[in-house]
Amino acid sequence: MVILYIDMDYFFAACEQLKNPELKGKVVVIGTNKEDNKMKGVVQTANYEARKYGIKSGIPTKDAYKLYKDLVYLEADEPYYEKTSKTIMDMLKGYGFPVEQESIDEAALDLGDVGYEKGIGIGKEIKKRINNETNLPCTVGISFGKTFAKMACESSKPDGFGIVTENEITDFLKTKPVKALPGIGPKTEEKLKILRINTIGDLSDSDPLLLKEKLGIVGIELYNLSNGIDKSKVVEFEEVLSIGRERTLNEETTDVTVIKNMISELSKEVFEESAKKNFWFKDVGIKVRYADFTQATKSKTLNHYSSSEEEIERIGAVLIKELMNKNNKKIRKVGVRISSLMKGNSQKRLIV
Ligand code: DCP
Ligand code: CA
Repeated sequence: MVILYIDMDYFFAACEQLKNPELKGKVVVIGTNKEDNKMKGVVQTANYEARKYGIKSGIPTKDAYKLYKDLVYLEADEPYYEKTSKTIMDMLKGYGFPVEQESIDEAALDLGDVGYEKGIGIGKEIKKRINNETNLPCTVGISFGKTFAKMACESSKPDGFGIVTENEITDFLKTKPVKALPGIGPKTEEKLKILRINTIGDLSDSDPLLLKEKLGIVGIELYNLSNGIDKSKVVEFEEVLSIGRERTLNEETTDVTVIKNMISELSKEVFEESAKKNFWFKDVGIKVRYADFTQATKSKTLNHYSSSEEEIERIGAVLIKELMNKNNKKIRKVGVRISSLMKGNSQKRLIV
């Protein structure tokens, strides 16, 4: 089996540099907040010039300024990045192989049993086409499993092309730190450190039963990966339009606290499902059914994609208050739904 993994380089920042070529060579940071409120936001990505100063995804924007005071700050223009992402994903789907979109700027292609030689040819052509048709840089990884293809890609960034075959996998893995395995977050890293497991080589020499005891089933998956066994598959993504949950209350009520508690319970369930499926959302809606069987709905569209449980709950609470202020009818059923979904960033879905 040959898997291709494609990941765009410094994606949001590269899109901005395409829009405004004068940004090239400068230290560019893309953040969540508008210019006038930027010190309260976080960095979504930074170009490689900025990364030299330690600026990276997830750090507060004010810290980025401490690392490099003359940086160029831009608020994320997500509709533009989504359009670019769609162009790339459509191009990839055009090859006729199964495609799994992993995030806004990453995808895996299952080339089946074409062999490495042909796989490399297809990979190089795809890289060239992305560069020609979008003018954006990307990195391609090739291996015999999805996780290893992603790692081959990651270790060849930026603007690279990495191949790791069955014969090369042991050497490729053994000296890397455990956190190079997709799925290992800071908490797992810490647990492994206590067991004196620092490199993937250490992991492959460890006791799988001990790993299972400390990390659960994930421990076995990590043990397999560290030994060059990659069972991850390319799964084509079927379209999911929304995720919702509704529930009938124990008794009909106008009690705000009872309703709010139900909203927060449903928000948690909706969030958990979205996290499991790696979706971010832009719309949050609620529905109530009254004792007289009439119903009302209310929703809010965010100006960004979110993956926050707190955000679903907070918006749900605001919307229900608005509905309850309108009339004082008894409520018998409540629902919470998120829609306008997008595959989230895979790095954010860490196994902790
Ligand atoms: N992103 C975000 N918040 C994060 C991480 C990423 O909004 N915490 C966005 C901005 C990125 C895009 O997702 O441009 C893709 O994420 P990647 O992790 O693939 O990072 P980049 O493409 O920016 O850089 P790299 O070249 O390392 O892939
Ligand atoms: Ca990327």
